[in-house]
Amino acid sequence: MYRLYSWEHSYFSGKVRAYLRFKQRMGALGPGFEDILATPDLLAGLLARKSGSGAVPQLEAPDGTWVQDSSEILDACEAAHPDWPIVPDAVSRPRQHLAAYLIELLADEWLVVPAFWQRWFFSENGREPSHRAFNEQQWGAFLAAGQDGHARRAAGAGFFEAAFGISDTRRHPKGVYAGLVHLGCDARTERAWQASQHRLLGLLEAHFARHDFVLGGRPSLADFGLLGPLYAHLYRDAVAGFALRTHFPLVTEWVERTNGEGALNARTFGQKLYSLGADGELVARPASSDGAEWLADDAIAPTLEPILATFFGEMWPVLVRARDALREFVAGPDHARGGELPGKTFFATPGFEALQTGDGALTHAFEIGGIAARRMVVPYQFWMLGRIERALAPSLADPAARRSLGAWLGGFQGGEALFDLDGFLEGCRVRKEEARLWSE
Ligand SMILES: N[C@@H](CCC(=O)N[C@@H](CS)C(=O)NCC(=O)O)C(=O)O
Repeated sequence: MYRLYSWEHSYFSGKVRAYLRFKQRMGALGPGFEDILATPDLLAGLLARKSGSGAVPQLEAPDGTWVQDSSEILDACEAAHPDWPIVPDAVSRPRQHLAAYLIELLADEWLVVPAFWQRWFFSENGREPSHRAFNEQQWGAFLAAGQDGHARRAAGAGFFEAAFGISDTRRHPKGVYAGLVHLGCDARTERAWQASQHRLLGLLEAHFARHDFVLGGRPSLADFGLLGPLYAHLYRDAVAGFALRTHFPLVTEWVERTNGEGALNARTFGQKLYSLGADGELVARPASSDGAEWLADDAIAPTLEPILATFFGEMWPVLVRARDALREFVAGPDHARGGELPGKTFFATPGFEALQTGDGALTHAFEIGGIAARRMVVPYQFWMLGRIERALAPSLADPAARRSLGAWLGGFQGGEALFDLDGFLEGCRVRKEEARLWSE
């Protein structure tokens, strides 16, 4: 069997777990998988030894191959188990194919900020409402797995104080709280990040009123990507979870449908609905919208267009600024070509703090909701763009697919840049080896 090492409360674990469940449910994951709680013992004694990183999720294949990183896990499983693919074909469905990758990038590396903020803002001292107790319990569940409930909660609480200085975090951000500042989310900008997230949830609510999944009636990479922010942080965490259920009930239903557990009402993919036939017998029909298929003719639903416009309007300008800073750094005197780059998404990478904080060379100006601020460069995003460039190559090499993409991308501000990712990434290409990143 595959072994997934994960936590229930982890952003990227939610993405991978739902994907593996989908493949398994469709009978397309070979020997299936076991979901293993990545306790501190396993993190230090196994994961870190195998991949050089204690980050979750990580996947061990039946042949002993080890994969770290949610996108690489999905790519590796798709290559080994091509039935029920999660990415539409690059040549016959070029728009849906690209949309899936762009939504994954938005979900992994942009929505991470407001989702991360929700968890930790509502865990600070004196917040009302607060999900501090729930958060302590869910962290304690992996820190002190197997101990009694009170001991687990105490383990979570002790860790929050020791690692994140949670009692004094507005004055001295540490750990996850420092990470939010590194990502450009602080007292000045946090409301703007939250407003951006609410806008996007409103767009998703309108979309899921018509379609069960992002690309129609069948899940794709876009759905599993979006489940990163939406499962652990915005659905499970108590304060955000209450808001999601009360203000965005259709998004809530989609979370349950995509996560594929406890989803009878939400109609997991593959589930059937039944009517009664003339003789009172059960007659089955697919339960998913759109005939349980991605939309025909490579259509992008009109309700999905504004979500992609959010990618181009909010995230793309930040990627352009980050690209400029990374390119300058890689060409400058403080970096030798081929040298290591910071690898973390949630906070400045240990050893690179001076570069990724304050006015360091790996920081850049950006705007959120019209507020000017600063944030760190995340080189991993350029590895993701390189992966998109490789995925796009067959579309761009096919004249009809290229024309179709051109007509569609031209409608987005900055969209034409996707035609020349080679130029965009020049001087800031990133290579990934296990969990570490290097300039090319
Ligand atoms: N880009 C990676 C990120 C993995 C990641 O950041 N995992 C978080 C939990 S969701 C973690 O383990 N952070 C602790 C660390 O990086 O040391 C992916 O897609 O899997």
